[in-house]
Amino acid sequence: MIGANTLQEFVVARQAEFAGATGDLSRLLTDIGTAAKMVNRHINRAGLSGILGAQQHNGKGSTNVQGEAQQKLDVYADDTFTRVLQSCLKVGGVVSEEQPGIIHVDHSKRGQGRGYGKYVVCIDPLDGSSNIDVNISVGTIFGIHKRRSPLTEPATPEDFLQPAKDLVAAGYVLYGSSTMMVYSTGCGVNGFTYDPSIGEFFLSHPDMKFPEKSKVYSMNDANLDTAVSGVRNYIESCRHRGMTARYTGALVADFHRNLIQGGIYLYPGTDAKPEGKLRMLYEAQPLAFLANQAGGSTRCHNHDLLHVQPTSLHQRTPLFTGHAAEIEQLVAQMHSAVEVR
Ligand code: AHM
Ligand code: MG
Repeated sequence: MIGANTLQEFVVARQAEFAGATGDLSRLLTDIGTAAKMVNRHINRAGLSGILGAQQHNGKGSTNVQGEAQQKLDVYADDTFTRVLQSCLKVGGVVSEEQPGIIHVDHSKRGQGRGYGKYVVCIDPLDGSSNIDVNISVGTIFGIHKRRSPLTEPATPEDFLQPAKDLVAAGYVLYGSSTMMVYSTGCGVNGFTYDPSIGEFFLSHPDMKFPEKSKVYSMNDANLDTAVSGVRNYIESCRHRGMTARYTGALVADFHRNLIQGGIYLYPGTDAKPEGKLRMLYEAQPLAFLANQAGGSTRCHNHDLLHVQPTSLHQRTPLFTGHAAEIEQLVAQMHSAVEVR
């Protein structure tokens, strides 16, 4: 891979490894990288440019499709990613955490070619946005499916409602102490760090794998008492094995740390929220795809999340993701808890 140092060079070099590749997916991935640079620039200026705080609508705090309060940067990131994706000829539709339905992309209406693109994108434009006002890491998460419906027609919900194992690519951007884009097209996971002085992402973390030894568990401790059976015992076992707790409240940041240092992320179903909090299409599925490529695995309750058939665009799911051996231990605790009951 000599010379393939920037995100764009790397994506194009990797494309040559797939027989019959057309370059369409490469174009889409580099467009996502471009949108990430725009959002990164805005986030870095947030404290100076009056864009912190809640989005207002008709004098009230604005909410998204989930009824959650929107920050100004949520709206900016959503506008930026959806605008860039809609101008990419390879995209036929987008589902965003911030918008209720499918955003259809008809390129013929713009005089930009024929009909609808062959990929659909599920995106959480700014994950962990409650961290923004306190200057802690946030992220973007995306998953890309190939459409199943005819390209002469608008994208259908079935184009988006595919199992994670059928994703053609997935990734995230972490806006942290440095900004990174991490993605996979199903041949390993690679991470790129943004150099703001040059304006490019450079390959910095080739072939990322969870370390064999897990050091960290990431879970909101406030949910421990009401979490689904087995989780409490599993966390106890983590403590006995000398693991430590780290939780930022931004899924991308917690997943990324665990991928580099070794660990497991848990957002279980609870008594109050049996389906957990996180969204299947644009949070759980892309991370499950990446975890699988990095030697990890992902569960939602009793199932391998990679194989779960989603049923609605904004559905929630419990999420347990990390090194495969840790997930096995968690599953064993969950099974024995069920037997005891
Ligand atoms: P968001 O998409 O509205 O930002 O919510 C998702 C975030 C995740 O990034 C994070 O892991 C989780 O919600 C934190 O939730 P909690 O505050 O309940 O622990
Ligand atoms: Mg989110």
